[in-house]
Amino acid sequence: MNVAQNIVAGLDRILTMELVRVTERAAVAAARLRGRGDEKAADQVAVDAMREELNRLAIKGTVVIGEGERDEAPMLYIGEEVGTGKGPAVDIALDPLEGTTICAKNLPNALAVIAIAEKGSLLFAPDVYMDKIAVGPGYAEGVIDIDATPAENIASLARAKGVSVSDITACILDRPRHAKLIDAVRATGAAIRLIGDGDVAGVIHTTDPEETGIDIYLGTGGAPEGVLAAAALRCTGGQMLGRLILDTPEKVARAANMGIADPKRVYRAEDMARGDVLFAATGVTDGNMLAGVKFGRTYITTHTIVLRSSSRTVREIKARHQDLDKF
Ligand code: VTB
Repeated sequence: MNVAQNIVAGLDRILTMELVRVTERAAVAAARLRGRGDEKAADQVAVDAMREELNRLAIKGTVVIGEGERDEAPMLYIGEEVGTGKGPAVDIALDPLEGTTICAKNLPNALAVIAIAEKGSLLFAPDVYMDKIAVGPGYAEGVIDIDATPAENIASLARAKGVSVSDITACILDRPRHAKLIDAVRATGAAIRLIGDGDVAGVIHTTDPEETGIDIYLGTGGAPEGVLAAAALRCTGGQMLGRLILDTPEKVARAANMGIADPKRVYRAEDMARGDVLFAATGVTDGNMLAGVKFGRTYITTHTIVLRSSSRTVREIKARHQDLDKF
């Protein structure tokens, strides 16, 4: 067998490592503005830094999930071409600072995030809400059902895990719209971790309950964040279901313009992020899986997770950056 036969088909695996630099750079930029109460400024520096680093990559990239529509986001807008233009054509989903409020308040789990897939493989999702449910790897297909009640899903998961319902912890965004969901989950006896923002991290946390203490993610959050989380789950294993909330004719029309024919479709992770997918996230603030950026006197430390779906490799990269000028 020659070396070429050993290499899994899909995206060039060199890109996996290249992605680390992109999220590291954005995370360091955002981390300098941690705890300053200025969400916009933290987001802006993260966007600038990510864009600069992304444009060094040998790809012909199109931003599919980005900072917003072209007229509302001057940089990394949906449809923007990034990379050197010399390389494979890829779709890119990114969030240079997922959890701008978390960063501004210096609370846990703010991340710099990116996912790359072959052209046409990432769901082109409008910026609307998405109903989401996710669990980690190791469960039979169908353990969760987006149309079942929260009590049914939690009971099903507890059975599959072989624990009682009171041993399950659900992660939910702390929003008034989730009042009923929160009551329903609490009524089962399960625990809830309420998060202020950052549901990409919330979904990813289900993939390692022993480390994070979270078994299941429930509730509605941004659809773009849903696609990013699905990309990560494709690499780590686990199940995620999402349904866009298209509750006005205007949203249905906007989605239709983006190619979404069935407004009620339930997407699995593998429908939102198809084929070979690469994913990287660097911690901005300290979190349950990733440490935040640390500024030392002579070096900066970053902690990144980088994933590839075709090989299912999960790499954690702790980097010590001694050339401070590069940031
Ligand atoms: C979530 C969360 C994000 O948006 O997707 C949320 O993960 C959903 O929107 O960090 P609401 O804030 O309107 O509930 C964020 O909070 C911000 O992008």
